[in-house]
Amino acid sequence: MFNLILFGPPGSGKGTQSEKLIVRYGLKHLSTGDLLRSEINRQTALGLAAKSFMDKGQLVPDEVVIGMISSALDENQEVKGFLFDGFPRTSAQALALDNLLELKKNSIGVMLALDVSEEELVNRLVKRGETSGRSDDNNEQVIRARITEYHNKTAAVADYYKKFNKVVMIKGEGSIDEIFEALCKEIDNRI
Ligand code: B4P
Repeated sequence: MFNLILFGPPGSGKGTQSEKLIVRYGLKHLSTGDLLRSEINRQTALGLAAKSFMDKGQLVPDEVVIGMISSALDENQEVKGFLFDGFPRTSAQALALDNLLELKKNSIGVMLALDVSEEELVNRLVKRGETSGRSDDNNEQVIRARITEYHNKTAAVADYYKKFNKVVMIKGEGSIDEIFEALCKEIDNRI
């Protein structure tokens, strides 16, 4: 089994690249953002609780997302590997993920971290907000709050995986295809 984390700040292209990577490598895509938005659309209790955090640009509490990922791992026992997109986003989530994978005699193969300047992130998300209908994209203040959450809580997750020599930085600016090829090169070196 090959497990990959696609890492980076909001708007760095994790979702965009994940769609292409799962096609090429046949991995199971687990996006906590998509899972949370699906809960919101179905108006579940979890979704309603998550929405209040997401609308403010804040991270959803760890226990909620860890529970969602734990269920998703149990429901997908027979896959070739997982592509984690937008998870883990805190050190507690990283520790929980390692423990969950260890119980299944598995681990993370590599973390590919997309590097994009803050102004480019804001430009991309404001532009997406014009069409996405996502309430966390259509307000620049909320977008900047998400980037602050990233610096305060999420950036440290890369330091955690650096201790195990598992992090590779990838330039996240340029064409979508160029970035995709750079990601594939790193994956091909490891599988
Ligand atoms: P996510 O759904 O994970 O989304 P994201 O970080 O906003 O975007 P992503 O990096 O995937 O960017 P994308 O490819 O779409 O998170 C949303 C919220 O959910 C969080 O703020 C948080 O509240 C909550 N949440 C999710 N996971 C959580 C967790 N683990 N713990 C707690 N809370 C959690 O790209 C963005 C835009 O850029 C798109 O419009 C795209 O077309 C464009 N783009 C992509 N690549 C480009 C390129 N190379 N050049 C130009 N534009 C590009």
